[in-house]
Amino acid sequence: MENRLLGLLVEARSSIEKAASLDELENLRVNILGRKGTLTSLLKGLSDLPRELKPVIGKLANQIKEEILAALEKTRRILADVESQRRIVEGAVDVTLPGRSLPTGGTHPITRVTDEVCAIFKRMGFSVAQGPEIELDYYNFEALNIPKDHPARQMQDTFYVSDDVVLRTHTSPVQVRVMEKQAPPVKIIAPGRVYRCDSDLTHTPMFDQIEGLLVDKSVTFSDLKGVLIAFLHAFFGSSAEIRFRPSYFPFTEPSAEVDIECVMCKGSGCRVCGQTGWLEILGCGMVDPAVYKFVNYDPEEFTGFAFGMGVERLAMLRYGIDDLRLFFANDLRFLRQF
Ligand code: 2NM
Repeated sequence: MENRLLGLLVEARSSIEKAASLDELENLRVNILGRKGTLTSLLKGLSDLPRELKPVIGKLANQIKEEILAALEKTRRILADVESQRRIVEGAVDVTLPGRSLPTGGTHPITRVTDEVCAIFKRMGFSVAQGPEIELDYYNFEALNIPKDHPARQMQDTFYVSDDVVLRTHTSPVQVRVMEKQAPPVKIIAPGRVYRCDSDLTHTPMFDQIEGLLVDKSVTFSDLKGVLIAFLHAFFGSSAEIRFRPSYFPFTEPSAEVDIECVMCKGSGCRVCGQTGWLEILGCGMVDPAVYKFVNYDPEEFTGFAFGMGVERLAMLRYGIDDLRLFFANDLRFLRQF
């Protein structure tokens, strides 16, 4: 019995020293000292010993158990140290790694184009004016020389809020409000959202417009041409051909529409320009004296020009976008490109 106990101690010490992990060490503890462990089984034979040997062997067995516990504790400390060292090394913060960057928002292409157009006109001395999107019929139509029976007022074109209140169908009412409050010279642009009861592949019920107005003494159609050509060359590049065609608006006389050489095919004809080589880009004209009556400007003393353009169309041409709906879908795969 004594020899077997000593043999067990030698064997236990040796395997405890060789343990490579805390898990392995715990297995050893259970295999030696556990309920079915080697030492425990040996001690079961204690009761069969002669009376006088029992205290001697019992004492030895307790010493051996203490020695094994001490060996287990010694190795446990070593392995725990190694383990915590490994965790520190593995989990350490690598200060040389680049930080995680936060996703940044971008500017919507419509806003970008609006900002760019405004910047060009600001350089020419225009200031930016704004006004309400829910507008009185008076400012949206009446004061712009669009009488009650004019086709532009029809229900199918205009969102009516009530008999005399509409969602503005253009930003011209902003210019009327400015003229009403301020005597010439006036030199403003009015960017903003406008609403028309229209929805198909090339029309949305809400879209963005930029209009401009310049009223002063001796303003002529040549000034209009100079300002608009300067703007178009700044926006599309100075090599682009530009042409003016006679047109009609109730609030300007004479009126014109401005075409630019197709930015896609450089004038040779393609799908975008309908094989004409030209793109219609804005409407303009000399402000009709009828409009001045509503804002108490003297048409004998002052003349002026006005113009208007659609921002979605400018953005499509600038960025080569062929589907209007992309501006309103809020698809991040589209928006991230700007
Ligand atoms: C256009 C075309 C031509 C225009 C006229 C006015 C106002 F208020 F002065 F009469 N504002 N905007 C105008 C003129 C707008 O858009 C195609």
